[in-house]
Amino acid sequence: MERTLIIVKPDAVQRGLIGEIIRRFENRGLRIAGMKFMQVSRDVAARHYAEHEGKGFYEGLIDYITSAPVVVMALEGKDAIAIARNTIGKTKPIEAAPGTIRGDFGMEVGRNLVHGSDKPESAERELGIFFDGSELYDWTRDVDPWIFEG
Ligand code: DAT
Ligand code: MG
Repeated sequence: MERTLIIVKPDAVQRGLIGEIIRRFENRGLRIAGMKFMQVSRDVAARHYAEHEGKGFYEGLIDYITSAPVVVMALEGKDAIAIARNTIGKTKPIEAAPGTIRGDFGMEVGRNLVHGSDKPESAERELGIFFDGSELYDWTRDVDPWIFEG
């Protein structure tokens, strides 16, 4: 089992897409291990997006992610990181396939609706920024044997 950090970004919250986006991850089979509604501070945003510091889009990215509340989630499952990334779609909505979240709802890279961790080390680092261990739950769903082979 793997865990990934998902952020339903400010544009998605403002557009009333929280339920739609969570539904897509739930339908896929990912299990929620933690979830909260919050506004990201500039300090937390800088830690989360540290790899992008110095890039041309960095300041706009920090302004965007801190501009209004978000929903942060820890989702889990076998290959959860890659599964969530392909449910989200490519970074630039113009390149994102229809059927993905960005491909169905996005127009611009700076308003691309959702974040998902890109690899196990990122997931571990990002989950540590947004969640205390006590906020993440180990549990099983009755349907898990019908979603996970074993
Ligand atoms: P992703 O969110 O798909 O993991 P990333 O980690 O490369 O993409 O970049 C983080 C965010 O930064 C991305 O969701 C939107 C923004 N971003 C990335 N590349 C950009 C660019 N070329 N122009 C503007 N914003 C960009
Ligand atoms: Mg990324």
